[in-house]
Amino acid sequence: MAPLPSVSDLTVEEYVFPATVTPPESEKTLFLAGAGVRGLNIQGTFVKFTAIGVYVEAAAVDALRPKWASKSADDLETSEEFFKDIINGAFEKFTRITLIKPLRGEEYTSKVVENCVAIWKSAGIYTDAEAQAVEKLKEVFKEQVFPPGSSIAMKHSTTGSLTIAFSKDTSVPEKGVAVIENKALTLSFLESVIGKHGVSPAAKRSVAERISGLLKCAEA
Ligand code: HCC
Repeated sequence: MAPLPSVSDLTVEEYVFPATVTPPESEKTLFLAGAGVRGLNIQGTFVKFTAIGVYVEAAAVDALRPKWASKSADDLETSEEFFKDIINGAFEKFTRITLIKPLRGEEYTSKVVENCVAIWKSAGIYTDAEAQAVEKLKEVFKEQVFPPGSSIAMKHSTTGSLTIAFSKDTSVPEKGVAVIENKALTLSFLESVIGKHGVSPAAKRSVAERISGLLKCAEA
């Protein structure tokens, strides 16, 4: 197995994203690819709603090296293909979303579903399986309330299942509360965060900087 690269923690607002994490229902240790805020412009003011950290398996570094090692952080940040290679790469990924502003589960999933459905419609893939996955996602979040400082954990497995867990703080639970077996949802959730129209340009910038640094390090 590829050794874990030595990377630092990141703090977004007051929330720490540790350098490494074990996702729910996983035996693997993933490293922090990058983290940043997700905000919305509300009447001319940028309101920060969530802090999002994206983690990947160490194998991601070797997988990305051939194509991307010669590129700068700026090149990576603006490359749709680079983020596609992360989203579709054959390594485990994990996303932690920590709430800055309070949100209800329904508010959160309505944004996520809107983005995922937009991704599917533009790719021409929206079947009954995806519609069912969306219903399950809504159901899992329905009764949840997320105060500031609480977190949503999403494991994106290599087989295409999405494991969901919740915590009252920034910790990552060992156990998931639900697993949704739908590859399109598993991929598009991550795409909605760091893909072409990703909700967190700050997380994209952070991933581009950190990964470009790692790709330039001496090969392990
Ligand atoms: C997504 C879409 C949104 C978020 C995400 C992934 C997110 C949502 C924040 O992590 C939000 C902000 C204001 C609202 C509702 C949700 O972080 O009213 O695909």
